[in-house]
Order: sequence, then C-alpha cells, then structure tokens
Amino acid sequence: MSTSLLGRPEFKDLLVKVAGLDNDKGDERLKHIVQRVAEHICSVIEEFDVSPSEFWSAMAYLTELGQANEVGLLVPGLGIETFLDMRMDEAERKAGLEGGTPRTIEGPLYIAGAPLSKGEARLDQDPEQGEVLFMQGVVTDKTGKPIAGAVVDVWHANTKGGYSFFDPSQSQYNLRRRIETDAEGRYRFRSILPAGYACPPNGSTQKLLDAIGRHGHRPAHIHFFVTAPNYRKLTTQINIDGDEYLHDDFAFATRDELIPPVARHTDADAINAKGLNEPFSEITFNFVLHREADALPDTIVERPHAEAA
Ligand code: MBD
Ligand code: FE
Repeated sequence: MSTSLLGRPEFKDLLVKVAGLDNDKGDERLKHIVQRVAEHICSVIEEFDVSPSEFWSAMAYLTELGQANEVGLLVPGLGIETFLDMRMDEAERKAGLEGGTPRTIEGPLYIAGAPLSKGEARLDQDPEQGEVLFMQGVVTDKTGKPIAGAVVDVWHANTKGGYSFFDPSQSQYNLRRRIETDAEGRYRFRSILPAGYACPPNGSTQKLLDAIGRHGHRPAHIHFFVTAPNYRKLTTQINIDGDEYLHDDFAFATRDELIPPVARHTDADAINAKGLNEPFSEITFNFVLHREADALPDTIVERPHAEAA
C-alpha cells in the first residue's frame, strides 16, 4: 500500500476547497491551476521529505527574491523563459510556420519608450571607452521583400555589463533606441560593443545559483523587438561571437542562428573613412518576420515594462 498522503480522499478534498472548486464563483481555469500548483508543491515536499524549516526557508527566499525585484532574473535562470519560447516555437511549427529569424527570450531589462528615429540612430550617448560597433541590416518578410516602416527596438548593456535605468550611473535611455526602417527596409546604428551581464553578486538569484553550483553570467548580447503592422512581433537577441560564455549562458538564450560574424576593421583607411582613430567592429544582420495569422499564439507578451520618466 502506498504511503503517499496525496492519494487520500482527505487530501483530494482539501485541494478542492483550497482551489475554490467547491464554489460557483471566480475563474474556472484559475481554480484548476491553483489546485495543480498546490498539489505539485505538496508532491515535492513529500518526494524529498522536505522539513518545515526547509519549506519556510524557501518561502523566505521567494519573499526576498520579490523584494529585491529579481523574479524576472531567476525565471530565465531556471530556463522557464526559454521553455515559453520552446512552446511558442512548437506552436508555430505545428501551424506550418517555417524560417524567419529565431526568437529568444526578452529578459528583465527592457524599458519602453526609447527615442524613435528614422533609418538610423546612435545608441551610445554616455561617453565610454569602448570599441565602436556599427550594426546594420534589412527587415524583410520570408520571401526577402523589405519591410519599410518596421520598428527595430534595440537595447544592450554598456562595457561593464550594466543597462541604463537599472544602472543609475547611466543616463536615461543610454544604449536604447527605436529605429524605423527606411523605404528599403534598412536600419543601421552606431554603438559600442557591450560586455556580458552578470547577476548581482549579492542578490537572491545568485544566491540560489551558488547553492546549486552554477554561475550567473550571460555572454555579450544585443536585444531586439522587431515589429511591423500585420507581422508577428519578433523578440530576439544576437550574441557577440567569441565571448567565453557564448555557449554557457545562465539564461539559456543562445541560438546558433543568432551569432552573426563580427567584422573587425583595423585598416587605417577603413578607420579614417568612419572618422575614427581606433579599430572598430561591424555586424550585418537581417531580420525576417512572419506574417500574422489566425489561430497562432500572440507574440506580444504582456508583462510590466517600466518607462524612463
Ligand atoms: C540580461 O541582460 C538578460 O538579457 C537576461 C535574460 C537576464 C539577465 C540579464
Ligand atoms: Fe540582456
């Protein structure tokens, strides 16, 4: 006979009441989710014989994680944001969508309302000793037809791995811009090469990572939302090739198709032609969008996004 309490009628009955399934008010779907979540937590407690003290230390951890505003950081660290992407990929694949630029996670550091310009932008407004990066490309549909008036919303870290808004040493919207593609679907920007990101070393996320023997580093990357009327919103990132964490991202966001070659220009003529004094890097990357269609999950993800006031 099983010694599990979970199969007993008293426990089943408890869960029904816990989830409000014995009343006719509230949201039916939510009730079933609450029931399952409670059941799974109890199941984990039973499976690992979790003691009350261990349980309460986990609750204290979650409280602290929320108070430190690190929920959005632990979620990708646990691979759950990547799982949401895998589900979206699978739904699109089943609906027959093929090709297109692969998506990868948004992460917790997007800020809405970055300055909008046409065709081109300069992202680095704060003076910094960093290698200049020129990035450009075309936004197209799957047949290669350019999409004029698409918006490339780009954000990345500075040379210390910090993001403006979250890093108070940077000015508002530093390294964040929205660029509208020109008549030929082109965008281009000048910026500086970002460094990789590391979780705050004394934060709650790093505390759990330490406890399971993991690091909290992301390889250097640049984030994008690419949108255009009647096309599916693309949330993606590119990685800067050569980073030591390229294939060891704590947030599991690296995809082979999202590692474009980085051309490094050291030639004096090329440097002069850009009005620079130092070698610079250049990346060309085209974004391929899917047309919006019925019966596909929404790629516009509702989640809280601060705006720099
Ligand atoms: C980042 O810059 C990031 O993109 C993710 C997903 C998590 C933490 C920091
Ligand atoms: Fe990031």
